[in-house]
Amino acid sequence: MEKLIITAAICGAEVTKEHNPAVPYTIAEISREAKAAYEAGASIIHLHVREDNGTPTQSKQRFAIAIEAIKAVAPSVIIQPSTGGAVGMSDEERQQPLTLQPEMATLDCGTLNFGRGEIFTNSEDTVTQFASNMQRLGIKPELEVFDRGMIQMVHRLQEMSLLEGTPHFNLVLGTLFGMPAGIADLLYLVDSLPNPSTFTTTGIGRHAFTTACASILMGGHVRVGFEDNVYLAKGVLARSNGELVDKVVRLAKELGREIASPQETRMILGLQREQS
Ligand code: KMH
Ligand code: ZN
Repeated sequence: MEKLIITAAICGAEVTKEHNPAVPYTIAEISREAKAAYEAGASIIHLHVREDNGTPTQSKQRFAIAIEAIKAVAPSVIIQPSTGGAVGMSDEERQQPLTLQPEMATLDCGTLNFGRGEIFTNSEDTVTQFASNMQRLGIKPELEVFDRGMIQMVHRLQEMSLLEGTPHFNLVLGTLFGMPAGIADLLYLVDSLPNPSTFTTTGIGRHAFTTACASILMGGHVRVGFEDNVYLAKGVLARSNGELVDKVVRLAKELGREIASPQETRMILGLQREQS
């Protein structure tokens, strides 16, 4: 089977130090967490940034500083900024990191109820505009799918010739009002993907490692990190993102999957661009 790509979502926008004191806010903390995840085996860092007090921001300057700091400690790692940002941000605000022309960025493929009255809004116009800007800037989108209908949005993007190469998905399972995290749910989503596709999976909260195992067995890839889950096991807080990645590495080895390096990840995902 293909080598396993591990993505570490080290920071997120909603998770706080109250959930786990190791959640990074400052640039030094973000760089510490990226280093730990990279050294444990992550080849992609999915990146949100915060002000020092933890407030989520999509500031281009803050991303630039964070990316530089991460490159200093994990020189070959692929950095994938979020264009999801935090609930309530404008489309312009969310797209700021694209102007830094990262190799990849997330592209959220539909609207989702997050609970507590929060709605993560991604209209058809928003999704197509983000896709078009990523195409123009040569950025590979990771297509974030929280429910089955969002794959229909990807078909629309393909019809509009807004995607280059093999589409790469992140199938997010176990959000409050999105796709549940049963094995049958994952099978259904994978079965519904365009052919060819590549996919990684994210299991939210207690679903992190069961989803990871299912994805490893199915030939998919895995995302873990504080953005999605702060526990190493039931009732045990992870001390770092590195511990979460390390657990995926152990599971993968037991299940017979080798871990992809950043360079191997670039080959698998067709990230062609020369590195600076
Ligand atoms: N924080 C969520 C509102 C992404 O990174 O693209 C959106 C999110 C998805 O985290
Ligand atoms: Zn994110």
